[in-house]
Amino acid sequence: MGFVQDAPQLVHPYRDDRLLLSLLDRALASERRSAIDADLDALGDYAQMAFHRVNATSRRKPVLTQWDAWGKRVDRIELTPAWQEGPHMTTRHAVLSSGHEAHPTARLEAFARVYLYHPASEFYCCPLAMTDGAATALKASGNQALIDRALPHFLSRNPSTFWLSGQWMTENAGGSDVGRTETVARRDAAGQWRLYGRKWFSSAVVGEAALALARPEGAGDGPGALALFFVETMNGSERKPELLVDRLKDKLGTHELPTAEIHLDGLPAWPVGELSHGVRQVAPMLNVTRTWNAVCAVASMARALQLARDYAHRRESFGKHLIEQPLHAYTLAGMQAEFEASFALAFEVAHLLGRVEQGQAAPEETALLRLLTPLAKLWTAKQAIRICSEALECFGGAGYIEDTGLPQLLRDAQVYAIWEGTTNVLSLDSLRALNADAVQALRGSVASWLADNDDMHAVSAIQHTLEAARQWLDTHGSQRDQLESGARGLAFTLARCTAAALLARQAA
Ligand code: MFK
Ligand code: FAD
Repeated sequence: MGFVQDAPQLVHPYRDDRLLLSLLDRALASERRSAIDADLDALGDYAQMAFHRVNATSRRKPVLTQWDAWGKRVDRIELTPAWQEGPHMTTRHAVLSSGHEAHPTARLEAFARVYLYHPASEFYCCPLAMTDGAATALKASGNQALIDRALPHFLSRNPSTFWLSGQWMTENAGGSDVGRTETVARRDAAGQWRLYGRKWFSSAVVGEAALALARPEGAGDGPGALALFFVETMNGSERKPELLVDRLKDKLGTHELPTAEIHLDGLPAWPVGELSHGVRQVAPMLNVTRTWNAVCAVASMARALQLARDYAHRRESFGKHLIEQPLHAYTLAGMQAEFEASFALAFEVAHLLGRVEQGQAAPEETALLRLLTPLAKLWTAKQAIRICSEALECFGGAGYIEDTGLPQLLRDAQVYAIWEGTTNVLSLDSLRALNADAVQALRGSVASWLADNDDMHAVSAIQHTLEAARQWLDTHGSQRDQLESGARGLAFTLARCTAAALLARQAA
């Protein structure tokens, strides 16, 4: 046999991640730092084990069986190994529940766990994110009966009592424009609300609960008339007969994630709050899942880059290792800089979220969080697609070959920009958030992050760009069409400037 190329190897995702370690050392008090060390180490070990297992596992997609041998409707879904391990791993290491502890770094610590777990989770992080979002939305609703009913399950640290929650919003008529929801909520003779309709994408179809948007019968058209409902999906170990799984989606990526089309045929439901303004009530869920999206997008970039870097030390071309070829090294360095900027922005949002939730934040930080959440989601999603695509190219032809496991990185990355609000929808959401307080908060924060940095060229480039964005807003703020058509450019500019300023703070 002739030459055989070494495969890329994964370093320890926690112990060898300089960026994560330095963030945690900087942001956490030493007792918090040591309190989470064992969980992070174990999640890193798990990610390494999963990396080695992946090519040995033959089944990569869940399987739906709708009928049993005797003709009974069962809608049973068989899951991949990582999904079967999901409840155990995540409750044992508090991946979700730690974010709800009562201290200001709780969210940051939880998202460090998410960052390590996600690449091994086969997108089990998707329903985990929605469960975290559901817990957050229920808390915000103040509905004590539902809080008492659901939160002990959503935040459980015991796999046998843990529940996953779905987020049932998207319908055929509209995913961005949920105001077109056709699902109807109707009261039965006993006064129980029941849902009737079709939800077109349900990614937590194996979950035990969901928050669902529906239109109470007789309410008017449009988004304001929608209500938010809590539903449970199981009768003991059997799925409730009023919930039918029509089909699993055949998707470009996220293959292990069972995303289903479902029918609701009188599924019992409980209003989360008032019987209108459901979008307003679900918003805390959206903002949490969008933060998960940003952190998971960053985790995908970290994985792709780490493998590309490792490979550059193993692959020779024109008499040198790739890492010794100046242009290849320069290409990797550029990708690393883009990744570190995304990392800084995503974790700044995680940090702010924790401070705001624990009542530790100044009012301007609340406005800043509201603005940075859509910006971080939309920008890290696009960066993940770009970095994963570039990383595949770093492997040459091998990056295009399925059983290297590499193409999956790119297929999976594409989803970050679509679900939880597309790039355009989030650009428009950032306009919603861009009030005077937020502008003031962003300018103030950027100035303070840049204060100690003596790279005057970088500092003035960021300040100049932010000022140009402010002037553009002043000029176009009153012309809705122009404002909307420029929203995407504005959102990318603000995201890049914020991330660059955060990097400058780190470098100072
Ligand atoms: C591995 C990573 C895991 C990540 C999890 C992935 C899971 C994927 C599952 C999904 O994809 S679930 C479906 C996600 N769907 C969306 O994200 C919907 C995208 N569309 C939007 O976000 C639209 O902008 C929106 C539906 C919100 C538009 O609805 P409306 O009702 O036409 O908008 P409107 O009237 O502007 O907003 C209604 C209220 O909500 C307003 O408050 P008020 O009633 O008090 O005026 C808004 O300010 C408020 N609002 C909207 N978005 C908000 C928000 N408040 C806070 N934060 C937000 N983000
Ligand atoms: P559309 O809303 O039809 O958008 C089409 C295009 O139009 C997009 O490019 C969009 O950016 C653009 N657009 C729309 N409105 C505007 C505007 N006003 N201005 C400018 N551009 C605009 N949903 C759930 O509810 N629960 C789930 O569990 C779930 N899981 C999912 C899992 C996967 C793998 C995927 C791919 C999707 C999932 N979704 C889920 C659905 C997802 O949230 C929607 O697909 C997404 O919100 C977009 O909605 P849509 O598909 O209807 O696209």
